[in-house]
Amino acid sequence: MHRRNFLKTGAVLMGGLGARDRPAAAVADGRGGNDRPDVVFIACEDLQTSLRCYGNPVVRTPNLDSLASRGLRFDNAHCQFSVCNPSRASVMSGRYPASVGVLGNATDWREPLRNIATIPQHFRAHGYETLRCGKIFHGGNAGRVFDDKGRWDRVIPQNEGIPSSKHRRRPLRALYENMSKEERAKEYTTRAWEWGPSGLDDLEMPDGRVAEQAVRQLSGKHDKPLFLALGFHSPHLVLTAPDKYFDMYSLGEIRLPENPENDLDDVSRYSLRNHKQFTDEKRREAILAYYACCSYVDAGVGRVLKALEDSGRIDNTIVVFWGDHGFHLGEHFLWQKHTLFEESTRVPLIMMAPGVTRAGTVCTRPVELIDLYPTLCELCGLPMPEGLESISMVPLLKDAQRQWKKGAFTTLGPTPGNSVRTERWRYTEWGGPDKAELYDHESDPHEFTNLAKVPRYAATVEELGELLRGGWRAALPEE
Ligand SMILES: [Ca+2]
Repeated sequence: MHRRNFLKTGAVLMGGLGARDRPAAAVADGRGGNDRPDVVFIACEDLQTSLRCYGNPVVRTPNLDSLASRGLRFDNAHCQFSVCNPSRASVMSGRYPASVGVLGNATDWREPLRNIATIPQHFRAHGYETLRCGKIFHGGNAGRVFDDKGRWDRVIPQNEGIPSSKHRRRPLRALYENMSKEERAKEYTTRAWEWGPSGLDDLEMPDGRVAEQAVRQLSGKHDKPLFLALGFHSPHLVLTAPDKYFDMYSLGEIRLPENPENDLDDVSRYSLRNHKQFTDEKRREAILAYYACCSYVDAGVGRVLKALEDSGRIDNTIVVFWGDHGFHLGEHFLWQKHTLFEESTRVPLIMMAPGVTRAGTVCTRPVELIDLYPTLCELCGLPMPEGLESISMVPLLKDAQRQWKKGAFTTLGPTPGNSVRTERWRYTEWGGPDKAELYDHESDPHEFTNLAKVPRYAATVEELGELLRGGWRAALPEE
């Protein structure tokens, strides 16, 4: 089948779902004949793939590991922009950042998406009760609030019905403790690097409250199928969580990334400036704090999954866990997001769709977060909205080994950076082929050696350059 027909047929099929062709995940549940599955849609901030189920040997994330063992874990999933606002606007609209026109955190995403039905609006228009707690769309920038309330049935305040905290947060350690005020002001990443146990309980901090609100919703009655979106803030800077999550780790077990000394000599964009501000001791502390925050999120997800089980609806609920983009913890000497290296573009993505995904499946095909929108539409039997630049991953959920997109695209600004990740390669251009990077993940999984200027890879560079410039349509699966 032709690519275009593949898309078209998918749309027609979904628009014409009859009573006998119920979505695979649906079973009868007595909600007035509405047997569509519920959706629990969990977003995480600045989370690299530092989960035990992704092979990190130190971090403790038993609940997310358990979710992965019950569903499908995407091992090669990538965001479409490695900063929050553009990534989320892309995910929630099913369009690429360049088409949406949101290419930084300062852009108010509501204007370009004014006439576009985002995921919650589309689900709401088709009979779902749509609820959000915590961050899903980017909430604002420099004091401006990007309010998304009108796009949901209800936004649940994190502290609703939860007593206010009686304690004060403990002072945190900071990267800049020994720096002058002028030095501190230089860099965003420097200013924001603070960490440490908070001295507060789960319910005295935002993510514990998000989990608690989810538990309450999942324990309650709903007349319509539920689309429950949860946004966890951790492990975004600053890195703080209740003490017990810090107590899970000791500094001695924290491994620092090992980079060749000349790693950044073969790339054009990055510098050592940030890295030099850290001592090894502070690097260990910061990574430990990041892991503690991962464990805090994990505990919240655990509470949500437990509530889902107790509700008796877990077999008719689609669970999606995704990170908005990755983060560097010293890999390539970087301590930030906003790069086009693997640590920054790759995200955890775990899906459990009863009757569709099989327990413990791992998919190594390159996939893009942008496809979550049409995927959820198909799983829930909703018509495909017009204008999506994304396709349903349901074929891949059913058969994780099947052929898929030729690559996953990530862009970055303001210097135009474009990167494509295939199953074997990463190819990146900064403004054009003159400043290019090519990495072979078969022999160089950490992307240390840029092969773009090595003559014997000229054909690969040309082929991947074509893929990059050909854009998403040319990369679609061939059937
Ligand atoms: Ca290098």
